[in-house]
Amino acid sequence: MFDNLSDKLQRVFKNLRGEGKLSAENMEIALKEIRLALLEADVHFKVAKQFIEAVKEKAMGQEVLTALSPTQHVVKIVRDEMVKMLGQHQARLRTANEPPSVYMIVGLQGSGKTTSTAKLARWLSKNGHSPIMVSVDVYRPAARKQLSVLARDLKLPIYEGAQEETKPAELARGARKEAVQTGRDVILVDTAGRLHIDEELMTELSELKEQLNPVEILFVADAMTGQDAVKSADEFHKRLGITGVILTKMDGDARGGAALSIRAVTGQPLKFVGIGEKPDAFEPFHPDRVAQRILGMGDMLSLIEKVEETYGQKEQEEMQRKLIEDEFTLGDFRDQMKQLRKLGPLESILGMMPQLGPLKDLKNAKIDEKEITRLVAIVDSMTERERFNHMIINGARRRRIAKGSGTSVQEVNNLLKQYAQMRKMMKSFSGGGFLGKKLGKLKLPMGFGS
Ligand SMILES: Nc1nc2c(ncn2[C@@H]2O[C@H](COP(=O)(O)OP(=O)(O)OP(=O)(O)O)[C@@H](O)[C@H]2O)c(=O)[nH]1
Ligand SMILES: [Mg+2]
Repeated sequence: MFDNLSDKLQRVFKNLRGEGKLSAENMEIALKEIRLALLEADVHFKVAKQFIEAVKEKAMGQEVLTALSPTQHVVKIVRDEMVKMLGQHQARLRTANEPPSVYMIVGLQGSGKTTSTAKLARWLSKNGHSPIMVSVDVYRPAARKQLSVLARDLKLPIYEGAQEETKPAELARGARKEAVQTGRDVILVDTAGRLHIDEELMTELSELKEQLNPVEILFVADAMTGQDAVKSADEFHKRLGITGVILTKMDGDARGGAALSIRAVTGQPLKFVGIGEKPDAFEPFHPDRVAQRILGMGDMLSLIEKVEETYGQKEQEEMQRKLIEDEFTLGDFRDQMKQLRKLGPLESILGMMPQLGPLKDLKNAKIDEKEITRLVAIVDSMTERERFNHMIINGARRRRIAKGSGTSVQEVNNLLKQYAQMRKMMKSFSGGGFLGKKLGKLKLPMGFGS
């Protein structure tokens, strides 16, 4: 359902990449395009505005990962903000201190409450719980029957109530009693829907809430209704205090804006999504996975993750400072090389960046791990002073270093040349991409490019 948005965002990033260097102007254009793409996907305008502001602020800020190219850096910021907009972490269901935990399922007519109740019961029983369902939709006999049929098909317990139990409160009481007697830890209460939010419905739901003391009030929202779903979620929250949202019909061709703005507007997390009519078409909502799906750039995102894992933020800041203040020593050079090795085989990293211009020719390059080892050995054979100030490394010192590292003077010379080159490059691209531009233009000791 995010196809359109995904296509548009990817085009924005592709254009950015084509620009080579990031400027304030092309960044401005990109942000405008991202905003438009969000609005076209039916994201709430306030949410889109906030999103763009946050991305802008971060992009202009100082937190630059030198291991990423400027465009990759922007992608990272957009990804981070998107995950944040979607709720950051997976929101898990709460449980009561003393079982059974009561979950009320509420929402407008036809949004998918009954279906979701059965789906959730199935999911819970597959995840270590023993739920019991009850329908308190007393207005339509068919509604209770619907849940009974679902329960029977899924072989899941349901409290069907006695003949004389005709009020929601009575049914709920009966269900609790049965849950306690049979040792169920969750009671799922499927409630009646209305076409619109009205006083009668809200009063009934409030009374039920009072009586049942639920730990979760899950609002079921139909993704196909777009902004209306967001609006009613917000109203339900104000009137009843919902604790989470189940977004159904995500398999439809809606534009996805509801999913993207419900959290930001209501402040309540999406907990599950319905992605079809079948009982198993239901899954917990993972902000990071959804953001990934929207951005679509699986390969680039996993590279970014890898770089984030490898480079601590502290180290990054320190490296950044050194570059700016011209303190990038041979020791740092060695550390960078070691980091590069930690990233894994260079081939796989190159493979993740199919469209990276300067690196294209290097795709078939052989990576010589031994070369990195040799380079590290050379730097290790230097004295602390030499590493700190490469200018003092004269002929005699070069011979000593070559001997100490089991290499030749020629190799030591090469390394010093590469280091000087790298310093120059890094300075001119300060804040730019170590793995991007620099790697592309530098002759690194990896057996390629020469
Ligand atoms: N495609 C799709 N259809 C769904 C999904 N969830 C529910 N439906 C369908 O939506 C319709 C309404 O679902 P119900 O569960 O009966 O909705 P409800 O909120 O209980 O409706 P009322 O009880 O009348 O208020 C049914 O035809 C379901 O099969 C979903 O995730 N995807
Ligand atoms: Mg129903």
